[in-house]
Amino acid sequence: MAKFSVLILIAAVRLAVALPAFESLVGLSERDINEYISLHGVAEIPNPPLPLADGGIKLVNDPAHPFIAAGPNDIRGPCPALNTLASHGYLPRNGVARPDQIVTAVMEGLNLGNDFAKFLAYQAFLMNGNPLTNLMSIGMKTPLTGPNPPKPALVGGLSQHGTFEGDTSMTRVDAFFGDQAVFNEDLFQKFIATSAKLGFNGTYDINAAAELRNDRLQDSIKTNPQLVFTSPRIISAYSEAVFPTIFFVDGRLNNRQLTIDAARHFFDLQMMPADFHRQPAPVNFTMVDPLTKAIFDKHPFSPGVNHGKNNFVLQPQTPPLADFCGIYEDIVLRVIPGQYPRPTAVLRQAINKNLSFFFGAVHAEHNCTQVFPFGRD
Ligand code: HEM
Ligand SMILES: *[C@@H]1O[C@H](CO)[C@@H](O)[C@H](O)[C@H]1NC(C)=O
Ligand SMILES: *[C@@H]1O[C@H](CO)[C@@H](O)[C@H](O)[C@H]1NC(C)=O
Ligand SMILES: *[C@@H]1O[C@H](CO)[C@@H](O)[C@H](O)[C@H]1NC(C)=O
Ligand SMILES: CC(=O)N[C@H]1CO[C@H](CO)[C@@H](O)[C@@H]1O
Repeated sequence: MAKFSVLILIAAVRLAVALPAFESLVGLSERDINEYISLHGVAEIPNPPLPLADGGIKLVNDPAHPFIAAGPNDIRGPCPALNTLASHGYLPRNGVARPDQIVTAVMEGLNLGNDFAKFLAYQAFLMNGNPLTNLMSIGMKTPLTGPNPPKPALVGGLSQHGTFEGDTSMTRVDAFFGDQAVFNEDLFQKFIATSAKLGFNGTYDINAAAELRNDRLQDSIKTNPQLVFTSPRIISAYSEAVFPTIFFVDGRLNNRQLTIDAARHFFDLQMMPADFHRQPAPVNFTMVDPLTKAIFDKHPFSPGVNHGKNNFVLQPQTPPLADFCGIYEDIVLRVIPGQYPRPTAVLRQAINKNLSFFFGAVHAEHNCTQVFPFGRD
């Protein structure tokens, strides 16, 4: 039904502004945007959701959220958590969602703290979503997110390489080698072997995470001539190594030891284990940051890019993993303007609004100074 009405919306826009079909790939011009807005208005941007009223432990694989495998038209992507939440109906099952729906889904389904949820969701939305329609794909680019703002905006969905998605993922190959969004069994076997070697009782724990994270980086340095391992990818790579030891472990155990069976459920089957309970309390930066630091300290690295295989050139002008506010500024002053160099009135308002939601999440637990790429209003 929702899918249908978006299609009608797109059809209506095409007719109204008489765009040839291919032009939607190029993006709307400023005039088209103004016409689009005078016809349809701009998507209402809801304020970010508040923290959960009841942030306690809870059965989340419950009868109200049955697993239904993704159908042929449902979009899935590089994030095992969001894929799983879509398959259980915490997110729209077709894989196209508003940022506030993502915030609510990760709070409700996995007990992410409110700030942490907003940090991830608005960061992703700014890089991969559509600020005119307030919709984002959790996987590949799709017309279901509506008419595109002008290039160089990508509106590529979470699978868009070189934005949030990047190299050295644990269970996905680097984009240089193939589909960077799809689960890869060979890499999952490496995940199992590393857990068997280093994790407590064969589980994926913090020791396995530290080793696997470094292995994946060293492997890409050796084999991927186009490896990019700089801000902002470095922060997602390190946090995503830690996340499974927290959020994929049943909240009743909550021992930071992820069994391979549970890992198989989330990463491969996009399914919560039977009877799965979320974390017993909202998890925020205060809990995740020390774990990220711990795996970094076991195998420190400096940001860099490959100039050909096995030729890792350090990028000392870019912020290192420890410089959280530097990475925040890099996202806001370099990455976002890369797609929106000079946003005009209504686009600029929408982006600014979200930039402020993003900063709100950053500021709650890190003392960063807000930066304004497009002015303050
Ligand atoms: C709240 C919004 C979230 C967004 C927008 C998001 C987005 C993403 C994206 C874009 C990637 C691909 C990065 C890459 O590997 O190249 C990713 C990977 C990943 N995400 Fe999420 N994510 C979110 C929440 C979560 C949560 C709550 C978890 C909890 C476990 C999680 C776990 C992971 C893991 C483990 C990976 C790495 C997969 C791999 O390396 O094979 N994410 N996420
Ligand atoms: C180790 O894992 C096995 C299943 O793989 C489980 O039956 C056993 O209870 C675990 N032992 C400990 C000490 O956690
Ligand atoms: C973060 O979580 C800890 C532990 O649950 C809690 O004490 C603290 O108040 C939280 N901080 C914020 C800013 O929510
Ligand atoms: C936050 O940063 C400001 C400006 O850099 C500084 O004056 C203030 O002391 C910092 N606050 C905390 C709690 O670190
Ligand atoms: C520019 C803009 O729209 N800013 C808004 C960002 O979001 C906050 C929180 O809702 C609003 O207070 C700002 O007006």
